[in-house]
Amino acid sequence: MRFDVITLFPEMFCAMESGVTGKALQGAQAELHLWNPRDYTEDVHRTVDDRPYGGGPGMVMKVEPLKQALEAAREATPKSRVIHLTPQGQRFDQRAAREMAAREGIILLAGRYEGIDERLVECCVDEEWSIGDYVLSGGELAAMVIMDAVTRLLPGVLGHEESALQDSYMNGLLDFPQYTRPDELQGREVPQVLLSGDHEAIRRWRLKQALGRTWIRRPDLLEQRQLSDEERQLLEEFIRTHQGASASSQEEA
Ligand code: 9D3
Repeated sequence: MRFDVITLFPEMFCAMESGVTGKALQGAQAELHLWNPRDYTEDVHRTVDDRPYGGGPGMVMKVEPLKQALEAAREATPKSRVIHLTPQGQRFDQRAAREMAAREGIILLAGRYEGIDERLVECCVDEEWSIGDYVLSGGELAAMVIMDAVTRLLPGVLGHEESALQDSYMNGLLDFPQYTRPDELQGREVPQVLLSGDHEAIRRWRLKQALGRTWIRRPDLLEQRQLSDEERQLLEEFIRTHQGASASSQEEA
């Protein structure tokens, strides 16, 4: 897969050279190409911002250098759609990551300042995406978040084991809790079932924990998901013991 990124801050993408994303990039399952609008300026000051029509605080990305950089990227990779990272975009999620991972490439346009001229969106942008409801300083971190989530899904990036995990656990539930040595930590013991060696009991306990945590922390995820008979039963058990536990802890208090 090929990522082309339009950015005024190409140095920020050095962070992509390490970890899973770095391995995938090095393994040539993915390529990263950077396009800096500053390289397409023609004035002595290499100006990349401009004043907003209508006035007000802040600047807008200057049209000509951005348009030239975008056209150069599109010429290099004509099949890739142009993705504008913006707070006004659709919320990026795992489904979007899976869908993007099936493409040959994407052009990620990272804005700076107050954003880009709307006519560039109209003529040159195919999709607009946001990574969540908080304010970033620009689109670069959003582009890196998307590249990381997408790269992990490329064939051969994760081992067999890990990709199977990804398939079974990105199934609309939160993760079950993890434990490692020692078996007692500051008076707190590892749940006995995990030491039992009974793989079927462990599977059921973990599924129950995943369902219970999702029910408590992210009920919205459960509403979007059908439960199997086994899952419904395990969640009922979890809720019963949870209510028992919270009642007795209230009695104690
Ligand atoms: C919505 C805030 N805007 C009010 C005038 C100003 C503004 C804030 C942040 C304009 C641009 C930006 C830069 N943000 C991004 O480029 C961005 C972003 C984000 O801030 N949050 C989540 N996802 C993304 S994707 C690109």
